[in-house]
Amino acid sequence: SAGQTTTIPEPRSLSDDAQLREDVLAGLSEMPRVLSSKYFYDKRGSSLFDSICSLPEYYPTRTETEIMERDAGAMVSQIGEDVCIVEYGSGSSVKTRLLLDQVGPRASYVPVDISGKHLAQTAEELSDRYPRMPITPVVADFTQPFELPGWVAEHENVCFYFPGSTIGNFTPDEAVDLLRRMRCQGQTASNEPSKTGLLIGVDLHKDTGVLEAAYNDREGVTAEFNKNMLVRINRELGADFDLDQFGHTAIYNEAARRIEMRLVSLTHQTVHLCGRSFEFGCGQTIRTEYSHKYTLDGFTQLAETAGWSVRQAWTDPQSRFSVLFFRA
Ligand code: AVJ
Repeated sequence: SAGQTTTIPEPRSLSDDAQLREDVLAGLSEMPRVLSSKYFYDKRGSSLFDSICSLPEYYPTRTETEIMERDAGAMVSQIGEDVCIVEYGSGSSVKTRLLLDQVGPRASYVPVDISGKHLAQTAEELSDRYPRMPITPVVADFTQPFELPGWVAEHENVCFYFPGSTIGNFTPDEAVDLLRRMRCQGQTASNEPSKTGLLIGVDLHKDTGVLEAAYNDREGVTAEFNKNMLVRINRELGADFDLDQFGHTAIYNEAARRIEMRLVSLTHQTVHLCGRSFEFGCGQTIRTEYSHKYTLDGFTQLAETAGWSVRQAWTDPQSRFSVLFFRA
């Protein structure tokens, strides 16, 4: 098999465990309590997320895939054929295949993901499917600075691919910051500003009923995905969260235009971890995720604040989801 890839490990100041412990202790000490959505994606969480993507209520993945199936060719005309595609939060790289099917023979692919095992497995599968394409996975938390391979500059273009509306997990201020750092990373890696592109998937503001159904599926997969955060903390930090005593909520905050996902304590209880105790009143919550929704104009403005200029936007017939292309 052609499945030969070398994963570039993430250089870090703190070990993964120490970082998780620090973030979890800090988040549980805040009021209201909060845990970062980036910690959903352990092995089980990544596979639960893959299951969410095929739920009937969860329209974003299906809709974005339809857009990619229809328009990936037009997207590549904008991006350029001789390109290094750098994907932030690549997961299973399902939508990416639709893009990689269209790029030229000189293209290469750099998937970046926080979940090392998932990334290595996906990279193997991709190098079987695209045996001549250089594929260099990078294990990194893209919210922190990380290095791109030096040969990126040899391509005519570098294009960041940021699908799935992952950008929605950030508040608008954080999103501007992330997109600005991404633009700088592209300019540094390519040695030339005009070579840098951004292809990004953004979920659109819509009817509350449709949105809330997407995050409260009937099968309870999203609830399990949410609660898996506690399973992970129990396992990796030796905590004693009682999984039967926490429930799942997801509501659309229309004013802030975001889904707010929380774990809610179903009783008065005390949870222990790392030698500390955390008391939960009945109904007290831990926020685990924001998923911001945008209008096309609103998102274009946000990206322009981060120094990007819009070139083209694609949407589905019902305007549920959008894929936008920007240049630095
Ligand atoms: C991967 C962040 C885009 O916000 O819709 C799915 C994650 N959370 N169901 C989203 C998620 C609950 C998803 N993103």
